[in-house]
Amino acid sequence: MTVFGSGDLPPARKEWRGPADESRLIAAEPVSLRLVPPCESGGFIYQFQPLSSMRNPSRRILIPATGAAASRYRAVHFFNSVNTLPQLPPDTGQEVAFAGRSNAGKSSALNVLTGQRGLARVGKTPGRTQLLNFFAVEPDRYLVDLPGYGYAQVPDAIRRHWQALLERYLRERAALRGLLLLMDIRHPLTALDRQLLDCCAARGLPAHILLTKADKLSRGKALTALQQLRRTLRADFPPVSVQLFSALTGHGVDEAHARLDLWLGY
Ligand SMILES: Nc1nc2c(ncn2[C@@H]2O[C@H](COP(=O)(O)OP(=O)(O)OP(=O)(O)O)[C@@H](O)[C@H]2O)c(=O)[nH]1
Ligand SMILES: [Mg+2]
Repeated sequence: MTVFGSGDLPPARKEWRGPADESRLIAAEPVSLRLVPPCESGGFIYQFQPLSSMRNPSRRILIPATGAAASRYRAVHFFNSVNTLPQLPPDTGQEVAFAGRSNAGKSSALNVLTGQRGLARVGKTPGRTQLLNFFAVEPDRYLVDLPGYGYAQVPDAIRRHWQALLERYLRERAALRGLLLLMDIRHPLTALDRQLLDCCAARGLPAHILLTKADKLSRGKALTALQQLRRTLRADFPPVSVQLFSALTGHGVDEAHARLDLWLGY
């Protein structure tokens, strides 16, 4: 696999554990390269970033896993943005919505799952996603990036509008096959997350939690957080599943792809 351009790779040499015979890394500028754990599909995720981007995370580049799911989701493209119910695409297909608190990492997850850094808008300021953004995997199959909830700075009128839009979308949308609920691993299962899971339970909508920003904790602490949440879910929301996820390292991408495949009927 040829990754990129040519040049000086001191940090990459230390960390490069890919199949040297198949791989050639050429860089226009010095890069740091990291191999994220092998994927179930047999592919590898290489995290690869110019050293100049270390202080500027928005310039990070993730080369996603190979495999059927990875190439399927790499073809995802923007379809439309919806601010009122009549703008929704026809309710005939299959779709998965990405929900969660503002700043939980929904747009970042969408980008890493599709291997497209700039597909959904990521922001340092919460409240970045303000519409229901539809991304097409193929005609009639969508991933939907929802506005985040729980962000105090949003004016009341706008918040009420989103709430009403989201509630009706979640309650009535027949094409909606599952909800990916994203939670920052350091602040899991807030009152609003619980309300959303109640809403899923009320209509029998499957939900799967991505505990995002897992890279912010040590491996041991991340696993403890995962087990604790599993225990709580078993008691309060038994059908809901959960996994670790990091948009920064690509951790959990394969497991999340498998979930999308299941709900989208692949
Ligand atoms: N370290 C780390 N940072 C992350 C991760 N995912 C997201 N972020 C950062 O968290 C911030 C918010 O990410 P977004 O993807 O915009 O979050 P969002 O849930 O879409 O936010 P809204 O659109 O405001 O609801 C950005 O600064 C991201 O770079 C992750 O897995 N690890
Ligand atoms: Mg967003």
